Amino acid sequence: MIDPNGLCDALERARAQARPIERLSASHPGMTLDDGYRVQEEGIRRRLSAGDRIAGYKMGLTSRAKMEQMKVDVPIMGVLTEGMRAAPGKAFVMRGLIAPRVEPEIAFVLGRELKGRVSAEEALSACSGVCAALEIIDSRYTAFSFSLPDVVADNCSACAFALGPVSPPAGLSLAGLKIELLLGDKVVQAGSSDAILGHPAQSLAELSALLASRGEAIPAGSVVLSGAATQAVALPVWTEVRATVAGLGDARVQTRG
Ligand code: OOG
Ligand code: MG
Repeated sequence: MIDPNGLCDALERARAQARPIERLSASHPGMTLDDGYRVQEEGIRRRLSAGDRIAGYKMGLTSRAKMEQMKVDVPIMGVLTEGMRAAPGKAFVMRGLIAPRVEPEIAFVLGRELKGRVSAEEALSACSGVCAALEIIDSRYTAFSFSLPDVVADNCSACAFALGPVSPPAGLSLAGLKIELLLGDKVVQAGSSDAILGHPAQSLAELSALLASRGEAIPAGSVVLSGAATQAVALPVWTEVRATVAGLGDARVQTRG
């Protein structure tokens, strides 16, 4: 048995002090994926009691590129809060982070609640919007080294997210869209929307199924990050970072120290 409170304390301390810790499974070898979700839930409960609000969810490890980079091979979910939303037009402050990385994503905005096991088409029909997004991840573990239960406990390395202009999904095809990550004018990663579980809406459907297994639904208004189509790269300071998705536009963040 693990102590979700104690493990959450260790992760919260690492985050607050910007000092990474050794992965929890090293000292708790029996830790399961469910244990990881228990620690994650405790972390979210603490954020909410400190006044933060849920903005939505993130799917992680939904592409081969990410699975290979992180050496973990099952999609996972984390929770996004309003405190993680990078305010448009405001510089993103890197001070206080551990070793942030950035990755290009496609995000959905739910127009109505999505519940249960659904197809990708049904998942998409619940959306009022879709957009390019940037996710900034920051592991609380040394050198982003973790097992599946560890990364789930750490809320899937969630740190911040930025959304581009939101388009209505009706009439848009999300298949085979080119996705690029740019630092300044330089393309540093490129991939395709097909890399996200075959289609990004499939990631939304998987989230719905994951939540359904706990008796939960995705509320209307939620933002859902479908997972990076490419590997993440180290986030540099004093740089304009952009995720572009063909036909959807781009999400931007300007970093500062
Ligand atoms: C885990 C988070 C993965 C994604 O988009 O696949 C993720 C990590 O890489 O530290 O956000
Ligand atoms: Mg991500």
